[in-house]
Amino acid sequence: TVGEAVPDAQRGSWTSFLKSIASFSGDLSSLTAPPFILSPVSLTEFPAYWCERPELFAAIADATSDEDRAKRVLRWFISTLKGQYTSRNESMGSEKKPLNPVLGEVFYAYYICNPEKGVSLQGHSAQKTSFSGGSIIVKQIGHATLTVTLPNGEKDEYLITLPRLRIDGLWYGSPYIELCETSWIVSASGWVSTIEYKGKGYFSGKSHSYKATLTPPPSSRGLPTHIFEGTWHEKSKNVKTGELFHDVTGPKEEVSVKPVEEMDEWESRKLWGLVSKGIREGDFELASREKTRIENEQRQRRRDEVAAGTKWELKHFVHVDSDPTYERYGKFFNANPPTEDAYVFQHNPPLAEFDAPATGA
Ligand code: HCR
Repeated sequence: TVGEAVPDAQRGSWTSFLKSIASFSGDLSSLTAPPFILSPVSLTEFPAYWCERPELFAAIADATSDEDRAKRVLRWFISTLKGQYTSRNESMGSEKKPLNPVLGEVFYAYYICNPEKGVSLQGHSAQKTSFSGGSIIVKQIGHATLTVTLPNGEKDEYLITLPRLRIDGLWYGSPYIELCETSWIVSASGWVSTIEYKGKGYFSGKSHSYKATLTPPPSSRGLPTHIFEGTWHEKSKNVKTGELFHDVTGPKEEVSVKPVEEMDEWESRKLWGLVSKGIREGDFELASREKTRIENEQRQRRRDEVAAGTKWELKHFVHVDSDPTYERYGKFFNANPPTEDAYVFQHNPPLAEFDAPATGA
């Protein structure tokens, strides 16, 4: 039945929400959703999921060859997927609608960098949503670049593309994510990981299945040297040897941030403090009043911008229209589009004073 998991009093608004997403394409954030599906966390916090497997991130530096390094980058990437795409189901019972970031909002957490090991990561992601066959389809726009400084001082670089996702379970009111299609990790040394995502009924008949092949540089005309298969939210193994490749069934490291009282007014948890409190404590009047206030201020800032003919200045990043790294490695997987924009972190203030850069709107 429709809305099995929806509280009785919210069934009507859940049905209206489903009708509005079915006839809508674009930014889902503008749609009003019933309280039971609201998350108290801002989307600005989401990049923190990339930091939850620091030991695998650091281990990239200990590789013994280009192939081994490509394998370690793949292992770390696959290990971040569980947190990124299933953790709300674990902590809140289903996928939820995150708070929609506002202009000026920042979230300071870990810097995605291990200076001692010489491994760092930078990237951005935006989403384009549409509705098809009862599911929300989310195309991620953006990519990440991982850089490793080798013992000889040279740099190795990896372009990481982001998977498409489908939000299923909407009919019942218990949304969850399934990753779909293919994403790639391409290294400067020419090794390419091609990751195919499937849900129930494909490779293993299980949800969250994936299969990844690691292929040598085109100059060595190689066939894949490794094939890994399994479920990205649990474990996977090397198909040829049976050896365990990744295992995320154990605990992960959660990002820690300073106490809210010490944050400035633009930091996510401070900015959304009362909205989050309202959602967490079931005081939806408080949540809605505060949300309306923040959104009205946001609209005013947009109007001021238009009136002054100015463009919003990013605090920590510089926007570039086309990213040379993406263009350089995109040819290895026939990237479509052939170029993407990027946001270059300005290291302001510098790392020594501030080892926690921002993700922000
Ligand atoms: C699609 C989504 C917003 C975007 C979220 C992204 C893609 C953001 C970048 C992260 O690195 C990974 C990530 C994980 C989330 O799974 C994904 C969100 C899931 C739901 C949310 C929609 C905008 C909300 C839809 C409303 C539904 C749940 C009713």
